[in-house]
Amino acid sequence: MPSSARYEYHDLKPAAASFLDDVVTGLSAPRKTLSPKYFYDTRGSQLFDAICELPEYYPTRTELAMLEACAPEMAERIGPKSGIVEYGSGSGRKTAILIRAVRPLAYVAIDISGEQLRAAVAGLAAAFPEVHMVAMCADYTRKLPLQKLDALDARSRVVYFPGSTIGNFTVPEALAFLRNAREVAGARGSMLVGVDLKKPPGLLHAAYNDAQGVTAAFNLNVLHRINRELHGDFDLEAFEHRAHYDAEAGRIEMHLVSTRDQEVSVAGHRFAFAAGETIHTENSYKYSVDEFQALAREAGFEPVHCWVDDARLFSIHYLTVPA
Ligand code: AVI
Repeated sequence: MPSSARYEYHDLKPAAASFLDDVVTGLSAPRKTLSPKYFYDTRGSQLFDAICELPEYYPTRTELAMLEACAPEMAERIGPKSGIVEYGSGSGRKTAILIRAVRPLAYVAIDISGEQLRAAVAGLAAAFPEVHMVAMCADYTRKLPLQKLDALDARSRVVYFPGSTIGNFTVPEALAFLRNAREVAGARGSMLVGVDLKKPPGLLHAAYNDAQGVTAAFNLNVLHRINRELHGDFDLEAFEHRAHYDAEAGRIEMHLVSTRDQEVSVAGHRFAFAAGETIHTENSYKYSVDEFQALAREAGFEPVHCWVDDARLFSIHYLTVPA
């Protein structure tokens, strides 16, 4: 376990073979799919950061403003001597606001993208030298070695999951994820989770079909990544970005549409595409406050408080583990 003077680093990253296995399984299905977790290579993470700055993409700036306003109240609810466990490391901006208010004993960031994780935790370690900082390179949708968290010596743990990334899971996946988060939070623990709200479809459509085409580049980047890392031969000119809101399912669906009949090879596996056939690359579920609280209850949490911005675009839920 390599570690530096300012933060611990644990490498629990799954083997690269699982990327190839997932791509082959996803592209062999009758309705082709790729997991959104593969968007986030270095270029994909940069494109996502650019999405967060887009005028049409309201979630990031809304959540940031809510945090600025509500972090002291969040800190009061969390209490002293806590340990924050964050799923995903992002740019660190939201985390810095939370750490400044909560003043935890320890902070653990868990992310699959090692490079971004190290950059974010190094920045936070420099800003908050008094906080015990840990970076864990791991897939947080899998079980984590809890004994590493027990060593933190915090009075209580709060699992922090901002950004509405929970919306990228199907509802059963979100439920399983919340159950796992409840275990990670442990006795006296809690969770702070950002959740995008249901809203008029026009606003959602604009947010996922931005005028500058950054979301399209983000979506197409997963094919670049397959070409580069798995010896694929996707012709990026022959696929198009598509995102639409399915009101019945309550989710944005992102797809890559094949613009012609074609065959693609990945590490020796061949896949046929008909013109108009799609690869489903992402769901982004939107929840009402009541819907999300019901899900949290089903996962064994007690929904204690929910902050919502004035325009009712975004919500941040505070959930506790019942005694
Ligand atoms: C990371 N996640 C919450 C984003 C979302 O809005 O579902 C990913 C994204 N996809 C397209 N734009 C942003």
